[in-house]
Amino acid sequence: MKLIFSLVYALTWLVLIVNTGFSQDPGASFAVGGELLRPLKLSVKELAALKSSEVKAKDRDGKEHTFKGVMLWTILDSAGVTLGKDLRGENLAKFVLVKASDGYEVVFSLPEIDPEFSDKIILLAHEVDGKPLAATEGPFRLVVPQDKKHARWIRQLTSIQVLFSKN
Ligand SMILES: Nc1nc2c(c(=O)[nH]1)N[C@H]1C(S)=C(S)[C@@H](COP(=O)(O)O)O[C@H]1N2
Ligand SMILES: [Mo]
Repeated sequence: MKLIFSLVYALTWLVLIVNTGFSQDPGASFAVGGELLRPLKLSVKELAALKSSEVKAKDRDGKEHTFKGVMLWTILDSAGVTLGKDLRGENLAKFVLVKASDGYEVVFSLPEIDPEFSDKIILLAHEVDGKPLAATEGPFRLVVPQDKKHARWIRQLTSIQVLFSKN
C-alpha cells in the first residue's frame, strides 16, 4: 500500500514537471482585465481570431527571429480599453501592468501602446520562426523591438491589467 502511494506521488510530480517544463499546454491562456469594458481570457486558439502580425526582431544575443502574434494594441482595443479618440484627459493616467508566471512584472503606458501616439511595436507573440514558443519562454511573451534593453520582453505572460494611477 505504501509503495503504491509513493508511486502515485512520484508519478504526479513527473506529470507536473513534464507539463510545465517541456511541453506546451494547448489550453493555456492569459487574462486581460482591469479598467476596460470587456475582460478577456485568451488561448492561442482564441488569439487567432484577432488580427495577427509578424515582426522581425533581434533577441538578446543579437540573432534575428520572426515572431508571430497579435499587437498589444489590438488585444486592448478588443477588450474595450480607452485608446484612440478616448485616450485623453484622465485616461492618460492609466497604465498597463503585465505579469508572468514567475512573478516578473513590467508596465507600459497607454500612449506608448496606442498607434495614434506612437509607432512603437509591442507584440504579444506565441510563435517564433514558425514554431510555438518553448514552454520556458511561452506560450506567450512580449516582443518590444524598439526597446534597447530586452527587460520588457516578458516571458510566460499570464495577465495584462489596465490600472488607474489615480486614487
Ligand atoms: N517572466 C520573465 N520574463 C523576463 C525576465 C524574467 O526574469 N522573467 N527577464 C527579462 C530580461 S531582464 C531580459 S534581458 C529578457 C531576456 O530574454 P531571453 O531570456 O529570451 O534572452 O527577458 C525578460 N523577460
Ligand atoms: Mo535583462
